Amino acid sequence: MNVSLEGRTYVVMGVANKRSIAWGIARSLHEAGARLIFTYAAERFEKSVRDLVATLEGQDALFYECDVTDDESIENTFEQIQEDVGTIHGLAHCIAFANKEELKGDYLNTSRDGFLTAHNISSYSLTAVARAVKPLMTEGGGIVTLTYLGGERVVPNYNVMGVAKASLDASVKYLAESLGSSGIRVNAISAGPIRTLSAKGVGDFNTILKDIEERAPLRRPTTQEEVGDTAYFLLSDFSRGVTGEMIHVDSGFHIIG
Ligand code: NDP
Ligand code: KAL
Repeated sequence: MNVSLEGRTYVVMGVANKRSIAWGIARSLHEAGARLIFTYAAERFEKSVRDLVATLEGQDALFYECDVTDDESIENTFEQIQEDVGTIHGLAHCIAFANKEELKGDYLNTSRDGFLTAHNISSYSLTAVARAVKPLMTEGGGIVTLTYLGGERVVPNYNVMGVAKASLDASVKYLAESLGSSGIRVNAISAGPIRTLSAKGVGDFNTILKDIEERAPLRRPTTQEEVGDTAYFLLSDFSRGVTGEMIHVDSGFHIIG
């Protein structure tokens, strides 16, 4: 069994800045020796991602623009990656979006457009990306996505994103079945609250964090590094028997009633 990721290449989707969970995953994979490929949503984010990656010593990374709402963008990205590097050993999907105005108040008021946007970007994108990366994963490997407790229970203000995460969680199981015979495992990490750009300005984040510090078994908030190292586990041979699984990396908060 090889738990070093030397000689392996992983795609990381969803680095916006140094606080992104995707960045925590990238750092863990880099430390394990992996070569990294980054995708960003639009050209205007390219420089910030490149500047961050330049801080990873000895990392010979590649960068591609990929808007997951656009099938052509997904196809072009993975065709280009195949041309440039050939085989891929895994992928981290760290992407979600819902309209800000629907992440507060009563879920009952969710619009059709808002519902479809949240599901398109936050859930369907995993299926579309998994289909596009499959031909590049000729040696098998792992796909990891990020989810949140609000897909399993009602969490105030998470609203339509909770419904989209429930759909994402179900997709992980169906994709695990679809891809298992190709040696590709599909798993989710349910992360505890981490203050990222997405989390900014939505809900009362301070109150949520205080509750974690008081009631979660580990009495401390989740870190990017904890999620990064669990993604490393799920993308390495250590987890070779694990697929269709959701691992909570949330200081144990999900077991508290
Ligand atoms: P970030 O804001 O750092 O990352 C969100 C990413 O989604 C951004 O990089 C953004 O790209 C990308 N994105 C949005 N729309 C698109 C699109 N159309 N195409 C491609 N990329 C897109 O936040 P997080 O790190 O917090 O979020 C990463 C994942 O973690 C999400 O799935 C989130 O739901 C999940 N999560 C987060 C938790 C938290 O507390 N922070 C807890 C549990 C789960 P760009 O900036 O280029 O637009
Ligand atoms: C209960 C919690 C409090 C917050 C409520 C909802 C959070 C939803 C997450 C969702 C991904 C946020 C957005 O889509 C924000 C978006 O409307 C505006 N922001 C942006 O467009 C920025 C610039 C870009 C980078 O963001 C994206 N996403 O593209 C949930 C907390 C406790 C845990 C969290 C934050 C979970 C989660 O899923 O992120």
